[in-house]
Amino acid sequence: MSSKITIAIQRKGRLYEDSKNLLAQSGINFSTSGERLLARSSTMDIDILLVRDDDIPSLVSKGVADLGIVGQNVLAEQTATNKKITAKSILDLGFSNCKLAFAKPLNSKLRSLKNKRIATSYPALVKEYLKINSINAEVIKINGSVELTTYIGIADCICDLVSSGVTLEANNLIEFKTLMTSQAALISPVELKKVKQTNVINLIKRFEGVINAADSKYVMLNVDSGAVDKICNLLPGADSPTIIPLQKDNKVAIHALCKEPVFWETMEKLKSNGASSILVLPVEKILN
Ligand code: PRT
Ligand code: ZN
Repeated sequence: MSSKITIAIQRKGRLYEDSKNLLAQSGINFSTSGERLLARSSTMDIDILLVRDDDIPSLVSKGVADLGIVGQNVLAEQTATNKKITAKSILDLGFSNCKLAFAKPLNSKLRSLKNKRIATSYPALVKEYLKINSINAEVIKINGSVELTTYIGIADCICDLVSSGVTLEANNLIEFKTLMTSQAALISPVELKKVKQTNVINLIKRFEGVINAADSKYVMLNVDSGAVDKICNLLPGADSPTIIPLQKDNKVAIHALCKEPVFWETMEKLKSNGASSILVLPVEKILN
């Protein structure tokens, strides 16, 4: 068996661009043509399977793909539905954030889910939720346009994915409970094939490096040497800044990797505490 890795990503849809970007930033470039399911990376010994997101958990569980990128919502629903879906989430990827939430019509008097009709594309997760909370209710499985079901009178409320909330608003619906929050995740089979282990682990490290870098900034500033401690305490998520003496005025330069976002408010605070020439630079990759 070869040590080449196959990674399954969504062919088109909400996950595609971010998945492709993550691969590109990790050194995996590929081009797709027409309806082809398989692309070969031009930069690394990796195959990319381009499929519907719903097929990814099963392809990874069967070992057809060694890794996959899919929404946690899809993995959770399929795991709850089918014992053969054994793929596990191994890394949160930080994109395609959304929540699976219950919503009701704006004018509805609904106070609890008890004995209500709930339309959803996530019947297994909703049933699990109802069971855990000992609620008796009817779950109606709908594959698309869930938000129309209360309007046409076939459901009392819905349980659907929400990101900006615009769709709920446009359909006169209001959210009243979150069942789960979700984001894209890297998934792998329960057991990695031995010959592929090293390559898979190295690739996961690259993904981690890209994700960690996304929130990180490299900050450089100058300050009086007496104010170093105060300034370092203001730097968000900076482990151990580098302090470099400057040639004149008893000043030092502080260079720090900040692992949390650096907002304008933070920069203004640094300035009002004596920092000058504050530079905030993007970080492309981090390898720890
Ligand atoms: O064709 P294929 O089967 O591959 O794709 P798909 O149509 O099943 O999925 P796709 O591309 O729509 O979504 C892929 C994944 O993106 C989902 O499984 C989620 O993990 C994630 N995601 C993030 C979302 C949303 N945000 C989202 N807002 N998926 C769907 N929506 C829909 C939601 O169902 C509702 O209709 O967008 C609408 C609500 O959006 P807002 O912004 O108006 O709240
Ligand atoms: Zn799908």
